[in-house]
Amino acid sequence: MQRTAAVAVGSNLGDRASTITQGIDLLAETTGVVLLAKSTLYETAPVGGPAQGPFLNGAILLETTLEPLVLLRRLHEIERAFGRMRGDGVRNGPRTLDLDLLLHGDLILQTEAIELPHPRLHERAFVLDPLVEIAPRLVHPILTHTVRQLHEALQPPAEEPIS
Ligand code: PH2
Ligand code: MG
Ligand code: MG
Repeated sequence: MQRTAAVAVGSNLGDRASTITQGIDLLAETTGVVLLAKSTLYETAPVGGPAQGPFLNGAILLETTLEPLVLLRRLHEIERAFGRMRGDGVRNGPRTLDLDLLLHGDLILQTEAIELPHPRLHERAFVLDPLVEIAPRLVHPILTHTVRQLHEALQPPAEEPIS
């Protein structure tokens, strides 16, 4: 079964752009994964977690025959290859490489091991800004809105005079 998957990429430690590029290259070399599109990288202020440096964030689109858990394990393996420690860090703390599986076709999964779509995808500008560049028509299977609609819903309302 072949599906289109979207992955968010982020880094706020070390040589951020180089780590992200190398991580994407490793993923693209994975058997069962074809890289379809890569967004530009955005410098973003950290959201949540402890005080930490700015992130570079981007998104990529894949065609994959890997089932979600297999792809997720591969993402974690690549994170570890760049020195990312899991399980002993501060939640939402700084990281050399973060690869988050956002969407995997129209699959909806809610287990201990994996949640699809990613539960916070629709509320994060640092995810939707790059994702809308490469996949505006992708549909969120729970919210049944396109990425473009989710992105538009994020924009703050226009300011209006109060009197
Ligand atoms: N990732 C987080 C928490 N906060 N903020 C930004 N700007 N970019 C991220 O990738 C990010 C974050 C948890 O993974
Ligand atoms: Mg993340
Ligand atoms: Mg992550």
